[in-house]
Amino acid sequence: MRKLIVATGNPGKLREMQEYLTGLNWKLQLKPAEIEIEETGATFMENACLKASQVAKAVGEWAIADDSGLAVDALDGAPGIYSARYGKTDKERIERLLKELGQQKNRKAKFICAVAIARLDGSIALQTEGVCLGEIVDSPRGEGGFGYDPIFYVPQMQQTFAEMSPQVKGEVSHRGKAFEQLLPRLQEI
Ligand code: ITT
Repeated sequence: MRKLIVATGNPGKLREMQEYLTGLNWKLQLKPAEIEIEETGATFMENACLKASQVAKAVGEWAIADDSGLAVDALDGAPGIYSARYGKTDKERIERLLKELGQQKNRKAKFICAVAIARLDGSIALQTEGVCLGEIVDSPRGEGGFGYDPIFYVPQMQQTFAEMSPQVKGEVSHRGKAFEQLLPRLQEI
């Protein structure tokens, strides 16, 4: 079985990535904590490729990385690729977003997830992207998930990501969609 290094330091993401990658012909291994990658890309995909590529080269194994975030229409797409840097904790990030949005009527937003897989020499073997359309609610709802999940509402399901079971979130979410495209291609490698 070939080894695939999961290049993330975010436990919420890691849980979902592990769930989507189970049952494949790859043995997953977590990225060593001391490898930290600076996200200098201008897009989600550039950052996903950067993380996968640098971790693959550092460890000398295939690596998978996810770069994701929330783009809010009324905030001109912010926090976007800066979603992780929008505050120090999930709570602070949510509070800042709700404050910046204020009483704004247009609550439309989308979650984007770019996934990249790099070979051991750092070259990119696969890349996919998934998007989930939704709205920002006035106050947090639900206990599940991680990050911005309690304020991201999906009209199609009439639930926030944090109110959904992991299975339902996997069916409709940006990450779920990106992995749906990725998995058949990963099995062909
Ligand atoms: P790694 O780069 O180590 O993977 P990170 O947390 O820095 O971890 P990103 O740079 O991709 O990851 O930032 C993504 C941000 O968007 C971060 O604050 C996440 O909590 C949030 N986010 C991503 N996917 C999410 C999801 O499904 N639900 C809620 N928040 C999410």
